[in-house]
Amino acid sequence: MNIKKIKEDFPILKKKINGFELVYLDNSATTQKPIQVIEAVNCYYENNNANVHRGGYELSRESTDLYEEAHKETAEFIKAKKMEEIIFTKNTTESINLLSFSLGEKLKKNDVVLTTKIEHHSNIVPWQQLKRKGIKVEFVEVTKDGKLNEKDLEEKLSFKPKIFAFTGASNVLGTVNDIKKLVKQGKDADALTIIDAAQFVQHKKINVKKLNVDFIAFSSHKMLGPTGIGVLYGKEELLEEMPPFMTGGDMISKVSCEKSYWNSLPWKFEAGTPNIAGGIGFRIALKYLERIGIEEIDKHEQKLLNYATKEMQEIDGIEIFGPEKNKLGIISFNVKGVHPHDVSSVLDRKGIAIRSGNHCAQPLMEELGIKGTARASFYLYNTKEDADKFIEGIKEVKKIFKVD
Ligand code: C6P
Repeated sequence: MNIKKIKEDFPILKKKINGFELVYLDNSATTQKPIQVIEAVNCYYENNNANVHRGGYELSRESTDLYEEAHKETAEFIKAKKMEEIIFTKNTTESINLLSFSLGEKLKKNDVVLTTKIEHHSNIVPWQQLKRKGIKVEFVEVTKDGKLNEKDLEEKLSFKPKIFAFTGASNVLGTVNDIKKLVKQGKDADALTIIDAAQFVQHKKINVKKLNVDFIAFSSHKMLGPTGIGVLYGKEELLEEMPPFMTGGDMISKVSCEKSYWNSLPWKFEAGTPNIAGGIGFRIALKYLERIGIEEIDKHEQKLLNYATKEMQEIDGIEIFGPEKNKLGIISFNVKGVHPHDVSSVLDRKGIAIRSGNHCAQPLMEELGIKGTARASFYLYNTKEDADKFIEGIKEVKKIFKVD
């Protein structure tokens, strides 16, 4: 992997922030975009822009073909059976809302949905909405170092949940879950299995067919693609049975004043004019990731993670949260006596972007007994120099706040 060359593909990384070269370490929130993706979106608007699935004219056919190609590329990326199983949404949040609405239609009072305490709010709040129907939402406990509590998981699965929805990896701690094992455990309990893959697919290879998972959700913007485009993968036979989430134009085959009939998959779940340019840009982002190789990217992140973690452990008064092994290139930490927002403000003065706060995971924060953390997250364009600047920045925080 030639990082120097990769870095050149990202125009924003040349930007100066407060007089310093940008060091972007908030990749779990969103990633930067390579020039290839930016140009693909521009090129679409300059050359192919028309609405999809509508016009009997050349430009609309071009637009439709490009948009459908994006579904095909996504299917290949996650090894789905066919593009009919790929629904484009706005983001992971919308994908999970779709599931909670459409699967929720079939649930009955006292049915159980099982999720975990390590989840992002996106995989908690949509399920809580089903409480209006009398559905129970249960949570698998986490251990002190941020892993799922296996004993508790077994016990909660014995409640025979109808749905088991869990994250592939924690956005706060970087904990990578054993998705193969979790899917199998869910299946053995006769639950539908859902993976929130928003922090997974850009770092770890996934093969949904082999995994036999029922649904996964993820976002383009966390994997070099545009914002406003997300994915819901679902097994064809399940999607066929589910009622649509949003209704209106494009998702129907026939409408009369009395009744409407649904379009075929995946369009049944894509109501209205979709984010065509976003989908087209996303396809190029996937191609970019495939060219570099997800495994190579993961190896690179692991090197940075190990290096930065070691350096941080040398500094007194730093608490790092999460497991020691099996984690993404995410370091969630606190500097003793300094608020996480102050840590990120000091780093920002040097052009270093990290996130601070509860990271949309308040139940996890409660379990850890903290209000928030500072979080640095690496991706393919980050370098050892970035890690060094980040470490220097933390030392500076300690000096400014006079903490030992
Ligand atoms: N986490 C973070 O800084 P959306 O916003 O819908 O694209 O993704 C939501 C989401 C769902 N699941 C997980 C595991 C996530 O990490 C996220 C987004 C960002 O950690 C923004 S809060």
